[in-house]
Amino acid sequence: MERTFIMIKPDGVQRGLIGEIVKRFETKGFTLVGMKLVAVSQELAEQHYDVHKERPFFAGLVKFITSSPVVAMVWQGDGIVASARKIIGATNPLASDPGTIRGDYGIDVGRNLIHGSDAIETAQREIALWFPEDELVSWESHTKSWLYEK
Ligand code: D4T
Repeated sequence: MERTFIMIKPDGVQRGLIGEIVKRFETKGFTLVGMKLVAVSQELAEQHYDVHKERPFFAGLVKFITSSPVVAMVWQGDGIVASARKIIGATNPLASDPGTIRGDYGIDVGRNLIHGSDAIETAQREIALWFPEDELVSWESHTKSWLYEK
């Protein structure tokens, strides 16, 4: 089944929003298959945001992500990559719809609380970067037949 990489950024952890954010994915019906608190190294931050290395905000972004712990997670479910991006909201929290995580809890693009993979291939790369295979747990929720028709 489809998987995505979700990271609660340092602002989400510092502001006590871990529970609120996890709840959004849990109550949607998605399945948590990996989760850890991480003090992100410079190297991991640079690898994760490699696609942005030429952008003017890159240095500030890496400094922010390494400044305080993050919660790294892998979630699973049908259509989760695109659905998680909708749950998260637009990159700039002021432009995010109310009801999304960024729309409900954020203001500044540099403090936008959460990351979610933007495509299936990106999710595969990010999951491999953050989680060794033995840290991911395959399990079936007892709610599955109440969430999926087939
Ligand atoms: P992430 O990757 O964190 O899920 O965010 P998005 O996918 O929604 O947005 P992005 O890749 O364009 O930006 C990555 C990351 O950089 C921060 N950022 C972005 C920033 O600090 N200043 C900026 O001007 C932009 C565009 C926020 C998210």
